[in-house]
Parts: sequence; structure tokens; C-alpha cells
Amino acid sequence: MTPESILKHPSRVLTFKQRKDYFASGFLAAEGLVSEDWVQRLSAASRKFLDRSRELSESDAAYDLAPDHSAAKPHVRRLRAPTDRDPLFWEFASASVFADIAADLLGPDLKFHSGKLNYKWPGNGEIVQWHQDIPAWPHTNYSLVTLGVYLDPVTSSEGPLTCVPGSHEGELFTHYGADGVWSGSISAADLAKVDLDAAVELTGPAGTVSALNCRIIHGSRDNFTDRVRPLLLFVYSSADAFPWMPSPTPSSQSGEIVRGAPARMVHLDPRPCQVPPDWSKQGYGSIFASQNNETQAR
Ligand SMILES: O=C(O)CCC(=O)C(=O)O
Repeated sequence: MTPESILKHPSRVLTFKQRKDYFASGFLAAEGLVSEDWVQRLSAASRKFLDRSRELSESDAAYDLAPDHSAAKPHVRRLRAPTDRDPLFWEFASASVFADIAADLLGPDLKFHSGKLNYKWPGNGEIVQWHQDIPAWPHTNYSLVTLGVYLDPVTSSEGPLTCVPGSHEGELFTHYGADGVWSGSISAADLAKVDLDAAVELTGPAGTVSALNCRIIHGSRDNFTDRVRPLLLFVYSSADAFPWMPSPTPSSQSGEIVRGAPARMVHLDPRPCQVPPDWSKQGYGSIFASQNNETQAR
């Protein structure tokens, strides 16, 4: 769906201005939409999974672990596909205010695509370099949004999500390095064309919702505090957007309609997108693994 056609539908949760601002800038941060009760339940689930990670010594289907992970000092970078790990996450993704927020940004008919629970730990090296999301999971159009919810307060010091306003309307950059290997990030040469000085940090109290268009250039800095920053992220698409390559991070609910009805017509956006690696053949570690050269995706 196009922004114009989406805005013709009445708002469910967001104000009309918030929706218009999202389409203009490519992102949004909004406080007070997710209840305290939800934040507490999601946080408790997050702590449970962090605790369980102590039993593991290497990454598996559920956990992306940093190389220095240990039972004594867990270092989980990501809980993959959280909706497959605990029904609570699927309830939140499909039957809470979250899917209504997505409907405000995607139109009344929408699908669940994927999810992850990212952790940014204190100290150096937890930077997420500038990137766009859609090159890793291309669709027939660009009506996809990543909705995030901070499970703890996030200030400038915790390494908040940071977005370049309007970059969703600009170029879609390659996420392959000069060596032809998937890097999961935009090269320095391409970044020279981007106004990084205009980047905006999405901060706020626990429960703050972020919405990122799938083309927006974004990243996040180090966490300078002594607290981990948990960020729950779910991706949704308009029902008329169809993936044309295997997903890097599938879950058993991928493609499920969460609001409205399935599309009868596909929306084809003519703007090109480079073909990513076939994740179904070579697997996908995580954005952290790609950006740290831990995987060799061609
Ligand atoms: O966790 C973060 O700070 C950023 C995550 C992100 O941009 C991603 O996973 O695509």
C-alpha cells in the first residue's frame, strides 16, 4: 500500500499527525502506548531467557551469543524469533496494541514477518553500524515497518536506535562489502552521500515504541551505561507486500495475517533492490555476526 492510501483509513492508536510524520521522516518514537503491565510481562520473559542462556556455550536456533558468553556472565546479543520461544511474545505481536500501531502505518490488512529481542550490553563493541533493513529481506514493495519497544528506559547513553530522517526516500544501498561478502552495513563511501549529522536518537522511558520504515538508514552506538538495553522488535508488512527471497529470520508465524484479510493483488513497487544471499542455503547468523565478519555470506 502507499502512504496516501494508508492515511485514508481511520487512525486506531496513533494520531493522524504521528502517522503523517512517520511517512515524511521514515520513523517515529511514541511514549505511553504500551501499558506498564505489558512492559513488565515482556521484561520478565526477557529475564527468563537471559537466565536460560547460562546453560549454553554456543549460539543455537534461539540464541545469538557473543564470543565471550559464559554461564557466569551471559552475553546474549539476540533472542531469535521470540514468538516461537514463548506464547507471550506472539500474544503481544498479534493481539495487543502493537498490531494496531502497525495497522496505522501499513493499512488495515497486514502480516507478521519476523521478530527478535536485541540486547545491547555495556562496553565497547556493541555498535550496530548504519544499515537499511529491507536489503536483507526484500519484498515486492516497501510497505514494511519494524516496531520496537524498549523494555527499560533508554537515554542517549544506552545506545538508542538512531535514524537518518528522510533516508527511506533515498537510495537503497548495497549491503555487500567490496569483497562480495554480505556485510549487513552501508559502506563508508556510500555513507559519505548521507547526512549523518541530521540523525535522530529515539530515546524514551520503558515502553517507548519505535517505528522504522524498512528503507530508513539506522544504527545504534555503544551502550555507555552499566545496564543492558533490551529492545523487542517485530516486523510487519502490508498484506500486499510479498517476500521474493527466503527470510533470514523466519518464525512459524511468518506470513500470518494479524489484522484484516489476505491480499488478492500484489503491489509491485518499481524501485530496485539488490538480491541478498539465499539465507535458506547458507543460513544467517545475525546483524551482529554479519557486521563483525563472523559469517561469510556471499
Ligand atoms: O538493536 C539495535 O540497536 C539495532 C538493531 C537493528 O537495527 C537491527 O537489528 O536491524
